[in-house]
Amino acid sequence: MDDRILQLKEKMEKELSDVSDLAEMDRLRVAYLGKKGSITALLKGMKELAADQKKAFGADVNKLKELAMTKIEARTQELRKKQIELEIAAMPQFDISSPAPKELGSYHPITLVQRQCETIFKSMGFTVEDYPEVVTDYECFEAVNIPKHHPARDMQDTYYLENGQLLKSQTSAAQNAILRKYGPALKEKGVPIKAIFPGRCFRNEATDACHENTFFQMEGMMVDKNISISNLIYFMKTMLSEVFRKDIRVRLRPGFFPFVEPGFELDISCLICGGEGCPSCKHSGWLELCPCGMIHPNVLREGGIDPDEYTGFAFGLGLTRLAMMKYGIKDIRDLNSGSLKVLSQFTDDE
Ligand code: FA5
Repeated sequence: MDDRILQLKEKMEKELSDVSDLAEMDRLRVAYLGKKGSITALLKGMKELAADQKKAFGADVNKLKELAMTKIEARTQELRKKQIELEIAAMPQFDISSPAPKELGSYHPITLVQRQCETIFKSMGFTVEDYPEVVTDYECFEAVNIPKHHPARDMQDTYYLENGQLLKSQTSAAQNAILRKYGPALKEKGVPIKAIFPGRCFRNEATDACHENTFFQMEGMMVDKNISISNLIYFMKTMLSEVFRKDIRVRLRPGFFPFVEPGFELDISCLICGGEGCPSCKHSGWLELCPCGMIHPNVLREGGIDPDEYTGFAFGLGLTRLAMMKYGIKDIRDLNSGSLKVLSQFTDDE
């Protein structure tokens, strides 16, 4: 082998074994194999050689070139691996066998009561439905017998989008969709409509200890032949006794909602003050919790159901207020506060 090739090979092997980082490695690759690299220069210099030397010289330089490519690639891989190992070593270390920290997160009190109500109603054959927070004027008002310019709209000012849609002010916005979804099974197979639909509601109103601009309701509906107020009262009583698991005082009084007839206000004796009167119940001793009533014929008709054949009840449980009463939370604003000091103290009692 020509001396020049041998010397270059030894030099290259030494440099490759000494190189310690990828940037230097790249420099070596160019120095040997680049357009102006040493091996390329040897190949270019062949034209100066005598014809009988060219073949052997050329073969040896090509062997050196192949060796250079293989060694450079192998060394590059080694250096990459080393670099990754260094990066991993520099990362914070986790001991996957160490026990979980004691401070686990907790469920929000509204989530707790919502899940509890869902379990109760599911056990009584109700399905749980989800519904969007952004709805149309038709869904929120017109479909539930509140035409444009009806005074009942004044009680439920909400937030409007530029495209005319709005943030739903009541879970009743889903009533029409539920009637249309389950109406066919009711009419064709006689399967009663039994659904609850929890959801976040929004109202453009001043806040105080028992009013928020963002709160949760849980709507419920049952429609079948011969559904009466007795059915409504039975389900309301069962729900409240399961949620509170103690005797609580409730009162039913007439209430007006355009989508029910007759309509009721179901109030619960304030559990914060024991009915004495406090800011949480606006000093009345009672808290409006779950308005309800028999579904208005116009609402059934709008949902594609014949009111002469079927009747039903609907209720709109104030989930946020239920959480306040159940967990003794005096001010509704604490529930949206994001304060872990307040929110992390409640647990599922089931
Ligand atoms: C309604 O929203 C009716 N859609 C309920 C209904 C459904 C009636 C089906 C009949 C049949 P109301 O505006 O009263 O009604 O609200 C229902 C419940 O939501 C109230 O009793 C209260 O518990 C809760 N609620 C209403 N506004 C607020 C608020 N700003 N902050 C917290 N809770 C509220």
